[in-house]
Amino acid sequence: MDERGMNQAEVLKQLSEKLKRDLTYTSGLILGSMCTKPHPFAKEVFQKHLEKNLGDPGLFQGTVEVEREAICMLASLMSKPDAPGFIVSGGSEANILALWSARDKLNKRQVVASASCHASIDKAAALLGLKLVKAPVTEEGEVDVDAVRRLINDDTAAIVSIAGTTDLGVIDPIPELSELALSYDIHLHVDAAFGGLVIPFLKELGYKVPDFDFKLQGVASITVDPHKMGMVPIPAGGILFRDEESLKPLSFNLPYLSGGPALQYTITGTRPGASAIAVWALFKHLGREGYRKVVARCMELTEIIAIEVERIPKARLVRKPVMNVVGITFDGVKVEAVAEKLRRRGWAISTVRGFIRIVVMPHVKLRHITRFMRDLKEILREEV
Ligand code: 0PR
Repeated sequence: MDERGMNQAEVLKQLSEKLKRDLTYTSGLILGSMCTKPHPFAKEVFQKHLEKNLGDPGLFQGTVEVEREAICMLASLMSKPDAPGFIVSGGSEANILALWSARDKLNKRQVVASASCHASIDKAAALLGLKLVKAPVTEEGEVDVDAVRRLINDDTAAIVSIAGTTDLGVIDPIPELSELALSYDIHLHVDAAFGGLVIPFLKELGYKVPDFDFKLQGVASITVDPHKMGMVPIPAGGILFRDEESLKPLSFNLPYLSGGPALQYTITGTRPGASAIAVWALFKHLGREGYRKVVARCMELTEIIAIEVERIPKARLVRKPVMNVVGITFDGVKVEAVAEKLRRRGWAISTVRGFIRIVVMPHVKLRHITRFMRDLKEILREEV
């Protein structure tokens, strides 16, 4: 830090120079991210409430109430309006909280997860001293339920299933896993960080998607992140539990807080109230109808990509998209070579296990897809 401060105009000038290197969602070049440009209304509300701290709830009782209502709206989307939960820093924190609760409720140390689980499950296991075993996925990307069953042992605390995998947006057979969890009396966590704000609307739009939420009696906790398909500014993750009992292992008393003694249940102490407020505001503003429209549009564009890919001789879909995530693979051409050329043309795409992953987020428009498909075709022609 310099001894003397700089005037604000100069600071802003230097900052904008440095940040020029960042990509923007509006450029349409970001095709491999599960985040998006925040909805302008959520952004406006968020900016107004930066001082709110849910870490000292007694000082911000209004914000506490708003968080409770935001959680209730999220929980009703997950078929259980009274499910307790919190707006947290993201899916990683939510997943850690779920496994922490499962470990201490059952006093067991093993977790069986789908091989396609997000890295945050590996992080959670490492942090919590859990033995993580992974069940393979089928060719379609869903966890193999028989393999999960075989991996369960006397020390199993939880099964982690995914509703909207990071790589392909696939939904595990959660109804069957729910039965399994009930029969072994273990915790079933559903990581719907991405899919949780897609699947309920897909259902309403008439897509055939399996049940994944608290409707299934074996589901004990759900991660669902408003800062992904919810279009709320980062950070806004969500964790929900079936019952209050699950919160007990997470409960820590902070007797000295200036707003009065309070229990904290999240990993972070100081916690942005603005996040919970922005979730509340955007859910109220858009309603189910608004989110349904967003999901419908993302799916229209996803289907356009799917049709276009199938028309390219050397390209094919890894599988029929379940939600707005598309995996593209190539015959006789190395995926890394294609990805490299796409990146050189400015596209920010991910490569996973031999395919390119496109996430059709709300910032992706038809013109971006048209340009991307044209580039992809050109690159594949060059690769002959
Ligand atoms: N669970 C699932 C199924 C996820 O896909 C993710 C993140 C998480 C948990 C963890 O969520 P947080 O990152 O909020 O802690 N999935 C994205 C991914 O790994 C995260 C992301 C988002 C990465 C935007 C890059 C990006 O540009 O692809």
